[in-house]
Parts: sequence; structure tokens; C-alpha cells
Amino acid sequence: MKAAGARTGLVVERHRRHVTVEDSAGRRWMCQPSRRSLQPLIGDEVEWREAADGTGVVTKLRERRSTLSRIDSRGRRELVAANLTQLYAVAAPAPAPDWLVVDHYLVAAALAGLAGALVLNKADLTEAPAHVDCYRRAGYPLFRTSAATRAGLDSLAEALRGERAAFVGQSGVGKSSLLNALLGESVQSVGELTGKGAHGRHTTSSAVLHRLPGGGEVIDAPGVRAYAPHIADPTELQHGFREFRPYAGQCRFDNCRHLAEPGCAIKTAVDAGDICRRRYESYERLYALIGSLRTKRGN
Ligand SMILES: Nc1nc2c(ncn2[C@@H]2O[C@H](COP(=O)(O)OP(=O)(O)OP(=O)(O)O)[C@@H](O)[C@H]2O)c(=O)[nH]1
Ligand SMILES: [Mg+2]
Ligand SMILES: [Zn+2]
Repeated sequence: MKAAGARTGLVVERHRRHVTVEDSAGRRWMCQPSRRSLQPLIGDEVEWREAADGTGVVTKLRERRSTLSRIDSRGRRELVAANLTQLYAVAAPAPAPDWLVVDHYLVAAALAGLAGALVLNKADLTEAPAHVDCYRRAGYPLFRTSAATRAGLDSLAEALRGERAAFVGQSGVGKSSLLNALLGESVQSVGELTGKGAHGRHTTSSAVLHRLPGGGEVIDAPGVRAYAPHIADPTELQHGFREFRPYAGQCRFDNCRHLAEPGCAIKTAVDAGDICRRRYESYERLYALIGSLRTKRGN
């Protein structure tokens, strides 16, 4: 139930000490949380009220339908965005793709309950890089785009309609360029901050949620971009690899980690060419990586 006088809104920017909340009329308000324990994330749906000075106070967070987290500098889980429905792992011919990064994000998306997809940008430069077929075969939606020529942007915009998404991937693959191309003219029409609180300058490093002209929202979050996504437990990993799913329950051991165990249905499928070996190698590397982070944290 909503408290008397409370209004609803969406967190569209997050700064060090405040957030920007967009109200139902599309106006933007600089808001402080009412207490320290309240930590709104970009994408959070909130209740808030207007303060005497024309800024706002966030009083309550609506229940989150999903959260995306990353590993902070101390190896701990830090929440970065709420209520996303999709995650696009962006890669390009240059810089040379690091498929482990792509796989890490796609696994994190699946474990967070988000739909994962692969975007191959800079399609104007070369043919699709090798290995791309692995993702298609595994069942991930695949988009070939060029922010430079606008090729493929229509189908990407179509897939984004009605969704709340984040673009993630290596620096330089063209995430911001894609977003700008999708925004087109509308990038100028971002609402002005309302009230006296509007005078403070924004840091360019803050996460921002953009509304696309055709519907849908994309988060361009440096925090999402620059850090490895958090995965708590290496035994969860297998659930993030779509192409492993048909083999669930078929290994000799119920608790098979699909690493060195005999009678492993996953490794048999890799040897038979039914699962891409490169994806399986990502699985092995992520398993080791997550295990070592857990050891470092001492849990
Ligand atoms: N040829 C070509 N160049 C592109 C394309 N998209 C982006 N670029 C160029 O690639 C470079 C990096 O683009 P950005 O959009 O800044 O990449 P980013 O992924 O946002 O990078 P970070 O913000 O550092 O993570 C820029 O010089 C862009 O002009 C494309 O589709 N084709
Ligand atoms: Mg960028
Ligand atoms: Zn197995």
C-alpha cells in the first residue's frame, strides 16, 4: 500500500549521494533516500514525496523483480541495477573479442533471470568473427549491427521494445555508439531536472537509464560495463550455459561438476561436437575463477 501523499517513480540516475527519479509525467526530481539503509538502484521503482525545497525524498523501494550485481574492488557482491529484463553482451571484431567476458555476462544474466543476447557490432568492418555460431546454436538471440552504418539497428530496437536492458562488454566495442544511434534525436529531449535541487552538476561517471524512442529502456552504466559480474557459487554456473540444459541429469554422478568426472554427459557432448568446445572452456575457466574469488573472501 502507498503511504498518503506518496508518489511513484523510477530511478533513472544514481549519483554518490542522490538519485534522479522520473515521475509518471516524465519529470525528473533530485531525490535523497529517507534513511541510510534505503539504497535505491537504477531501475528501482520507488515511492517518494516532495520536500519543502523542491527536491524529493525516496521513502520506499518497490519489491525488485531482478537484480544485477558485480564484483567490487574487494571481491564482494555489489548491486548495480534493478528490474532489468534483458542483458546484451556486445562484442566487435575490434577490439578482438574476449569470449570469456561475453560468456561471463551471459551466465550472469541467466542466473539473474534476465534474457541474454549477443550483439556483434561494427558489422561494417569485417565478417562475423569465428565462434559466433556457438551462440546461435546454443539458442541466444544474435544481432549483427553497425552503429556507423545503422545496419541491424531496427531488429535490435524491435527486441528492446517494452524491455529494460543493459549493454555490457569490453571497452571500445561500441556500446555508447549503439545507444546513441538508437536514441537518435531523442537524446536531446531528456527532461530537465525539476526544482531547486537541479543546480548541482552531474558526474559523467554515473549510471543513466535512457528511454528509446520506439519504447524500451537501456542502461548505460559504467559500473556495469567495467566490472566482472558476480556469480556466487561455481556449481550454479552450469545453469547459465543454455546448451548444457538438455543434458541435465544425464551424468553418471548426480553432483557432477562436469570437470574431471567420468561418465559426464556434458564432456561427452563436447567431444561429439554437440556443445562448442570454446564455450565449454569458458565454463572451466569461470569455474576456476569463481572458486578462487570465494577462497579469497574466505567463504
Ligand atoms: N566502424 C565502426 N566503428 C564503431 C562502431 N561502433 C562504434 N565504433 C567506434 O568504436 C569506438 C568505441 O566506441 P564506443 O561507443 O565509445 O565504445 P564503448 O563500448 O561505449 O566503450 P567504453 O565506453 O569504453 O566501454 C569509437 O571510436 C566508435 O566510433 C561501428 O559500428 N562501426
Ligand atoms: Mg561507452
Ligand atoms: Zn557432468
